[in-house]
Amino acid sequence: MRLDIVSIFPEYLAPLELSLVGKAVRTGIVELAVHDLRQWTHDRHRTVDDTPYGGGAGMVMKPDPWGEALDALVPPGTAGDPVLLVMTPSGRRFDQALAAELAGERHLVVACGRYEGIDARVVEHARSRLRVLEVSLGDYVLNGGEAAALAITEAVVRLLPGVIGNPASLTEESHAAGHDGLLEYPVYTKPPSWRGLDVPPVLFSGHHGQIAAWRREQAVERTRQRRPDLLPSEYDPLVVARAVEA
Ligand code: 6GU
Repeated sequence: MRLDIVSIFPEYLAPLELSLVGKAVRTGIVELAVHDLRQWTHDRHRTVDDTPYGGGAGMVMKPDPWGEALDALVPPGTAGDPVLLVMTPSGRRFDQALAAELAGERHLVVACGRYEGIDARVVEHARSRLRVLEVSLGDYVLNGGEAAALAITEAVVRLLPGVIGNPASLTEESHAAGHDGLLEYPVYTKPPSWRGLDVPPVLFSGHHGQIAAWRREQAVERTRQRRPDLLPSEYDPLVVARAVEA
C-alpha cells in the first residue's frame, strides 16, 4: 500500500517510524511519505491560512497549497485509483469496518486539516477526479487531523497481510467481524495470584469448551455494561423476553 500524509506539522507523524507500522514500512509492505504542506506555498511567509469569508472566529486553510499538493501527489490521470482521506471532525466516524475497507486500497492520501478547516472548494474539486472520504476519529474536537491520521494509519496498516505475526489475533479482538461485535474478554497471565487477586480457576481447567463459554459470557457482560449499543439483539434481555412470550 502507498500512503501519502500531508500536514503542516510533519514531525507529528514521526511515531509512524516505530513499532509495527515502522516495521511494515521497512519491509516494504507500506510505502509511506509524509509531506509538509508548506512546500506548496510560494510567499515569503509560507502562508497556509487566511480569515474566513462571512466572518467568525479562527482561520481557514487556503485552497491553493492543498490544490497543488493534491496535483503533485495524484497527478491528473494517475492510475491506481487513489482515495483521498480528509481528516475533519465533521466527517464519517472512523470504525473497524472502514479500517478494513481502506486496507483493501492501493493508495491512500491523507490530508490533515488544522484551524477551522480547509476551504470547502478543495474537497469539491478533488471529488471531481478522485474518491474522497471525509473522516472523523470520533465525537470530540482535536486541534488538527494529525492525531487522527496516526490512529487511522495504525488501524489500517495492522490489517495488511504480513504486518501482524499471528493473524488469529486480528479475528479475536474487540470490534473484529466474526466475534459478534462483542468487546474482548478479560485476559490474564502469570502469576496465578497477584496482590490477593486470583486468576479465574476455569482458565486452569484445560477444558477448552468451558473456557470458551466463560470468555463469551465475560465478553457479553462487558459489552452490556460498557457498550450496550454494540450488544447483538440475541443477548438483549428485552428481545429475548419478547421472543419467549411470542
Ligand atoms: Cl479528523 N480532526 C479534528 N480536528 N478533530 C477531530 C477529528 C479530526 N476527529 C475527531 N475530532
